Amino acid sequence: MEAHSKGKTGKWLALVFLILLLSGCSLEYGDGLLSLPKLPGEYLLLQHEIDAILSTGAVYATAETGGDRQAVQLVDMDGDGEDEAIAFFRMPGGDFLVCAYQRTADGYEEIGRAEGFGSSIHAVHYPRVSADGHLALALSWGLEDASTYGMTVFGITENGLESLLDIQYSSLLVEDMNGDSADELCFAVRDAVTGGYSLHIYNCQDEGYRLMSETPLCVEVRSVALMRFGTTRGGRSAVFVDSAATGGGYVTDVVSLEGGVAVNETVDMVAGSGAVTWRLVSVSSTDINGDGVIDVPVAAEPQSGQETQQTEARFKLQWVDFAQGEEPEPVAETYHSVAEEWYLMWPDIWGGAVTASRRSSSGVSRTTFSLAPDRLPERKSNRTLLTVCVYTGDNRASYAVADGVKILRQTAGSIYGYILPENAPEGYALTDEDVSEIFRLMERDWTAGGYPQ
Ligand SMILES: [Ca+2]
Ligand SMILES: [Ca+2]
Ligand SMILES: [Ca+2]
Repeated sequence: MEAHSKGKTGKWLALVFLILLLSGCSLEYGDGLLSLPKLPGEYLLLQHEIDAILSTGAVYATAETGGDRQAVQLVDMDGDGEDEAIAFFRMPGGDFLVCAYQRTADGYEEIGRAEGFGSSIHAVHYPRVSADGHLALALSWGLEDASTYGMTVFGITENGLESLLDIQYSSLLVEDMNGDSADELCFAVRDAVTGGYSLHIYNCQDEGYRLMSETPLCVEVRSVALMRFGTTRGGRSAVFVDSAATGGGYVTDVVSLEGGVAVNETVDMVAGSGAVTWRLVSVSSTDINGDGVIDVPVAAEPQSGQETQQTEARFKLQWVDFAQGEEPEPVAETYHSVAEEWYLMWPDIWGGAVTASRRSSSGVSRTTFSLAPDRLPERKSNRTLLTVCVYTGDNRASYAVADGVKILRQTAGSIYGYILPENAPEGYALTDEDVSEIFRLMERDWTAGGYPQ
C-alpha cells in the first residue's frame, strides 16, 4: 500500500516536473502557464515519444523571443481541428532538432523531423499558407552575427518536414498583406556587398514560398528597428519600417503592396533618400490620432538643424500621413520626452508660439512650456503655460506632495504630475481637463505602468 502510494506521488511529481520543463524559459516571463495550450494530459501522451529523444542526451530547447516559446507546442498545422505537436530539442554538440507529431487513437506518432544550424532558436512562427488553414513552421535561427537571423520555413508533407524557404534577414513581419487569408513573409534584408537594405515580400504558391516583390529601403537605413503592418492614407496595406539612420536619428519607410507589387511610398525615387521621415529621437510610427491610418513621426525642425538643435526642439515631432504621389499630410504634433517615456499631444492653440525647456535635479525633472518671448513683449508678465514634473527615486511620493503637483500617472518607478500657473497668458492657457487629455505615456511603458493605452 505504501509502495503504491509512493509510486503515485512519484508520478505526480514527474508530471509537475514535466510541466515545468515544457513551459521552459517562458516561466521566467510569467506567461508560461497562461499560454499552455492544453491540459497536461496531452503532454503525457507525448511523453513516450519525447523520452526516446531525451534518452539520446538531447535536452529541451525554447525560443528566445516571441509568443511561441515553449519546448513543446500544440498547433493544428493542417486545419483539421486536431492539434499536432511540435517539439524542440538541443542535441549533444549544440545542433537543434525539431520534431512534429500527429495525434493517433492512443497517443502521438512522429510525422517529421529536421535539424537546425543556428546558435539559438530565435523565434518560432506559424504562417498560414492557405485559406483552408494549413500552417507552415517558420524557425528563426540566431546566428553568430547578432544583427542577422536565418529562417527556415517548413511545410508538413507526407514526406515529413520539407523546407519551403531558407533565407537570411535582419527583421521579419508575418502578415496577410493582400487579404487572401494566407500570410506573406516580409523580410528586411541587408545586402552584404553594398550594405543597403531592401524589403522582400514572399508568399506561398505551388507549395513553396516565392519572392512576390521587393523594393529598396531608403539609403539612410543603418539597422531596422521595428516593422509593423497597417493602412496608409491612400487605404493601402503597408509595412511601416522604422530604422536607425546612418548619421544619427531615425527614418521610416512606408512600403505598400498594390497588385502584388511593393511600392516604397516615402523614398525619394532619384536619390533613394528617406529624409522626409527623419527625426532625431527614437519614436516609432503609430496611429497617433486614432483614425486607423498609421502616422510617421518627423522632426518638426528641419534636418539641417541637427547639429545645433536644442534639446527641447528635437523633442517636437510632426506626425505625417504619406500617400504616394501626394503631398504628405500633417495630422498632429507632439512633444516626446523619450527618456521619461511620456508625450504631449501639442495643443492647437499653442501653434508655433510655445517653446519647452527642461530642468533636472535629484529625482525630479521639470519640463516647462512657455510662450516665446517675442509673443509677449511685456517683460514682467508670466509666460509659463504648463510644467510637467517627473519624479523618480525613493522619495518620489513625498517630493510630489511637497511640490503640490497634480498627479497624472504613476508607474512602477515614476510619478508624473503637472502644475498649471494661475496667470497664464490669455489665449494659450490650458485647463486641467486639457492636460489630462493631451498627456500620454509612451506605449512601451504599458507593461510597467499598466496604463490602458
Ligand atoms: Ca491537425
Ligand atoms: Ca496574403
Ligand atoms: Ca492616424
